[in-house]
Amino acid sequence: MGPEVVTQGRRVIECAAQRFGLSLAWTELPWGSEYYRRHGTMMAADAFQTVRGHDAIYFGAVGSPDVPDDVAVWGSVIGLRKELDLYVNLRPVRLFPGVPTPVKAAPQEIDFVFVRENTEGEYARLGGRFRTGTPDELAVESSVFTRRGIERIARYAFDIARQRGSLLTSVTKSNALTFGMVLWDEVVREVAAEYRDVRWERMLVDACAYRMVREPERFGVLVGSNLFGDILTDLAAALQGSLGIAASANLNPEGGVPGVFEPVHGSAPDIAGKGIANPIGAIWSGALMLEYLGERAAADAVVAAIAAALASGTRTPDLGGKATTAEMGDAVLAHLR
Ligand code: GGG
Repeated sequence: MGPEVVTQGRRVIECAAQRFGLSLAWTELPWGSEYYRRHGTMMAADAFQTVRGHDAIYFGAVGSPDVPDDVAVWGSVIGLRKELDLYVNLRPVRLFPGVPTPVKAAPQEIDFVFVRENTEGEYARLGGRFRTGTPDELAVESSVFTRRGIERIARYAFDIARQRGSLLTSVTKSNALTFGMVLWDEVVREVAAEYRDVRWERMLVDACAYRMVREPERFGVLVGSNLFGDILTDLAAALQGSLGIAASANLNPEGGVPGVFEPVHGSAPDIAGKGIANPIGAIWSGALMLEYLGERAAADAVVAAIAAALASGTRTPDLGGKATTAEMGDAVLAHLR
């Protein structure tokens, strides 16, 4: 359902561009599972060269039952993150007014940002399979944590916590994983010394999952490894009412490469093509892209229109409503114009 939600996102971004006098030029790249069926790869051979010629990449969702998941994901979005060294995966978490949440919390109480390390850790793709197909089969999957990688993600997270004036929580598991996670803790502590004005804490990932549900209001900015960030932001998406709302930005803060903006959800083959997917995650990711392109006012207007559309009661089935994907897009547009 990537194309369905991206269509709505583009309508909203184009409307914002018109309202704020921006000029946008799009290149549509037909990559993904359909492309794979025809060409045997998820993206064109010169994909990285092509995307480097653009300022930003607006990405839908990846995955199809007939394409192995690892091929689909590594051949597209993870490949882009690695190749472009997009080491920040920024995932804002907000409960919009009027949206039902499974936890007892007021909208203003769920408003935090997850900074997921996006290029190393558990996604290092270092390992192998041995004695394949035999009873003695063995697979090794190693995590890689580098001082440089931890330092740069920690600095980015401390900067955001400083800007927001909020607590920073570094999510770890160094009581059980005694090499990479201990290095993570040590480096974060060193970086913290450069940010004496920022309150910070270390929290074990299991405790973090528990506390995110019990007391989501305590969090301001969280920073964690690739896999922890992936899992905890699905939990956070549930707090926001639906995975269909969750947005993300893949960034290299040093610049020089395009950022990738994508809803957190995957391709949801069970509802793909039915016109009922929630486009809010894609639309919100479009707002993150506008902000990245330096158009803060346009980005804020899109987020305000999302909030107003949801508050007015227009909801897709994942939020208990009956609106179609296009009707949800229409509702956001009605508040943006
Ligand atoms: N729109 C995001 C998407 O399709 N994600 C699929 C996925 O599994 N991505 C890998 C990850 O973010 O860890």
